[in-house]
Amino acid sequence: MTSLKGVCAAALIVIAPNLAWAGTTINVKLNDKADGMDMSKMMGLGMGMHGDMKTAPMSITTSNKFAVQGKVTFNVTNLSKTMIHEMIVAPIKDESTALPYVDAENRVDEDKAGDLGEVSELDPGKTGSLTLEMKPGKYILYCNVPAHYAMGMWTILEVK
Ligand SMILES: [Cu+2]
Repeated sequence: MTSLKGVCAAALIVIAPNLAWAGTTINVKLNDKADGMDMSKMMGLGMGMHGDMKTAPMSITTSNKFAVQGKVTFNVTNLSKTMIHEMIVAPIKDESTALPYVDAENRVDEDKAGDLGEVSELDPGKTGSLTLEMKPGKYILYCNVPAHYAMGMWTILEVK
């Protein structure tokens, strides 16, 4: 026989996540292993540039590849020991179309790409956070310190 206590506990477990739902939290890490490397040879690794991402000296890694539509909080940590990094969020159509780029400045054209929000220019070891209302779709998270995007400092997030 199922006890009443057991039934109530089960009901609470089902209901509680809805009551407590405060959106998706994503832990974002900004990484580089660029110390002592000749970084000038490591360009061409931006989204849609078709480079070999395994060779990327910089990266953005996330705790989740997916988020639920609505409130999404990004807790960003710069794990670099020496470099300033940042995280910018922009919508994308697909993962093979390159973002608009300013060759002369070696960086993404943030205005044309559609900047939704950012944690800008974190010093080494520092953290920052950003909360956005997000609709379903695909988004890129990238660092726009000159050359970092082209050195592989981006990742994709899908909102469902
Ligand atoms: Cu960077």
